[in-house]
Amino acid sequence: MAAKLNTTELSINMQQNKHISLTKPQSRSAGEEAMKVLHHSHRLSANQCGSVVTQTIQAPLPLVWSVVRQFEEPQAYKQFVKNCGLSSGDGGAGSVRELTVVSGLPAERSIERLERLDDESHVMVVSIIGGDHKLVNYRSTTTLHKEECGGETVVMESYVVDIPPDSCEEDTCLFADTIIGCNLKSLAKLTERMACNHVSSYFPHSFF
Ligand code: A8S
Repeated sequence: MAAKLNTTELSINMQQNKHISLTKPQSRSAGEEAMKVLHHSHRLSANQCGSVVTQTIQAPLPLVWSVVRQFEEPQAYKQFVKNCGLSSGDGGAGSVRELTVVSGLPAERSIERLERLDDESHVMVVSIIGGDHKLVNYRSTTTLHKEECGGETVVMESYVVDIPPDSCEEDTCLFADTIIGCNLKSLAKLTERMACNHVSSYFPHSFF
């Protein structure tokens, strides 16, 4: 039991109907559980896979959300994005962005649509609708919630994507999980630094 209590890794339990059940039972808080049930339980077709990546950030939720919600500026924290522009819309739901990624990746560009932007519930849904990569029918859901104790923000990002015919579930999920993991770590670094600078501007002589 002690070993189980220390489990922090997310394990994906693909059940018969391929409904994702993301289990992190012992360490998941009530808030995380609620978000998972509400926004990160996706139905998968036989040729699809998906996962969820969670990142805790020591910065206030409004600050983190202000960075995440900027659909036209993913490069603010996504380090693989070289540049980005809106080809349709004004940054609200229905907008389309076209981005190019840094060299060394198996793709150069991606076309993505903002399906949902909920400033009250802090939910953002993005679909990839084109590009020269292999992420077909990719759809991601990003949610933010506050941990009950402390000023931390929990970011959860789940996705569903087709498994390419020349690949397998493990490799497809590993690829997406790695990119999302890097993105969320970079988001944490950026917003934690912003939060620190903000506090230190109020208390210029303290050690923040
Ligand atoms: C995101 C998530 C992903 C982005 C992937 C998975 C991508 O932007 C990169 C390389 C690719 O091969 C596919 O939230 C694509 O950004 C970095 C261009 C879509």
